[in-house]
Amino acid sequence: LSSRASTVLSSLGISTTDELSGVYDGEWRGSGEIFKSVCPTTGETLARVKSATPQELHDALGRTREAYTIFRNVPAPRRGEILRQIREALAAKRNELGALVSLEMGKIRTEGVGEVQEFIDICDYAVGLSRMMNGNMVASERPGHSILEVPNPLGVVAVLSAFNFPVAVYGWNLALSFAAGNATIWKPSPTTPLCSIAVTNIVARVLENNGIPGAVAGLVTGGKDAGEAIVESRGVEMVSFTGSERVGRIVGKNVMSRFGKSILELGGNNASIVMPDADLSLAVPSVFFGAVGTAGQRCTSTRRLYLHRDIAPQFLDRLKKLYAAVKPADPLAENTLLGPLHSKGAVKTFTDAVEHLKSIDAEIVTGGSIYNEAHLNGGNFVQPTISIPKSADPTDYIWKTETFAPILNAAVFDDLEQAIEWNNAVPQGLSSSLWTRDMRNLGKWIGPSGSDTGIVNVNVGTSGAEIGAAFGGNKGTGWGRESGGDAWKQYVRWSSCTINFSDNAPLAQGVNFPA
Ligand code: UN1
Repeated sequence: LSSRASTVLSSLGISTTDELSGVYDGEWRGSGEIFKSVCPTTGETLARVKSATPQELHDALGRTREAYTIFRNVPAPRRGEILRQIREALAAKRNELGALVSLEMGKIRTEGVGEVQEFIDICDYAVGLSRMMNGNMVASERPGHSILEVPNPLGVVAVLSAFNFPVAVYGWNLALSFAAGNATIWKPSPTTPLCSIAVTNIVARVLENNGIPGAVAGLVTGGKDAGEAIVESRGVEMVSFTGSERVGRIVGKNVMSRFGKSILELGGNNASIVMPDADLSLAVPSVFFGAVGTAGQRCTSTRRLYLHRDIAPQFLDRLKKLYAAVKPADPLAENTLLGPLHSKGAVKTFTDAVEHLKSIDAEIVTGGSIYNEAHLNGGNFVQPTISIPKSADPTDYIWKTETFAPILNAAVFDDLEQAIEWNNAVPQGLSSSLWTRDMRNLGKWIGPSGSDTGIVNVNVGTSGAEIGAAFGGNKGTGWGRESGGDAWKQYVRWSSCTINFSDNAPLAQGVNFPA
């Protein structure tokens, strides 16, 4: 193992010689298929992880349910106090965990640390929430009656997370689910097992110190079969899935077929629209971060750029200068802005998309190739790319498809209505940004005839949402919300309780039914 990798792993107490156990349900285990964690920067194998056998998965689900029946009776503020301790334990390892994200996923170090920060932030949020998950008192039409709306814990929540946010997405779900009194079982992406093992280690230690069964925050490393078994399990009340539209469609249907609940956070195809009155000194660097940050591997990455005709040439010139200055390098190194793609498969997706752009005679403004420099050998590095397809027709393949790579397609528009129409015409609906100083544009953009995405920004890029707001999308992006806002309300079961404290038993709607 390179010293670069072993420094990161040993800072988190991860053994670099043995095969690692990838299952935790109160005990660490795993005797199933081996999953390799491969560094996207160097191509070296970081570790070998033993996944769950079908029986181990079955047992882990059982232990999670058992743990839930204990945990649901722990008062919510006490659960909040445990979350506060989890927050402290994460903060103590913030930089180390951030470096592990960078090592295993490939995003740059500050973004890796930022992701751990998101987990810390949502813990803070959920600590507060643990004293504020209020129900309602509803006015009854009957004398001597009260109606309460009562939130209770939901049960077992499965978190199926993606490689691109191997820590934060779990964090959002764990924190809300935990505050709500549920037990979670986490199946991470099979390509980022080390992040999930490191996080689970930290969480499990806190649970142990508090006498809470470890299976309240279980972990099962596994592939497609494990995912399917979880999705089909009647013992899982809610599945929170992050991943592709294709898989999300299957997950959604299968969970629905047993009347389970789901949160689906699927593809994004996010546009930035730049008006002629926009402050370009804000817009240009923000679009740059949105498109090139995380090497284009966020669901919220900017993939479409709509420029008003009056500023288009100037905007592209300024953007090209920023692109020209980007140098691919080790994401762990200070000052790196561009790390590798996560996998060889992603590189293929990138080159296929570029081939397609060429086949439709799109202008490749910059980029378009993979990097072949000797010092990058073994890494999945590709050039951030800007293209101008001949047609801006949003129903064309290139506009309506999410390509998980740093490719930004640009088009020129003449009025805001046209740009909003393009923005809304794709199947996905996660995030979008308008750049303007004119409040008439702003009003239109956030109103009924405006953007149809779940995240609608003004003078803020498409990526980099804070945890305080609900996170999620519409249409092909899926269903449900994570993080802030009202998202917690999905993690509880609601009961409407009508209570009669009178000496009569009147019926609703004045119905007469003499006995
Ligand atoms: C994702 O890409 O799945 O808004 C999550 C952002 C981050 C989360 C992205 N806070 O870009």
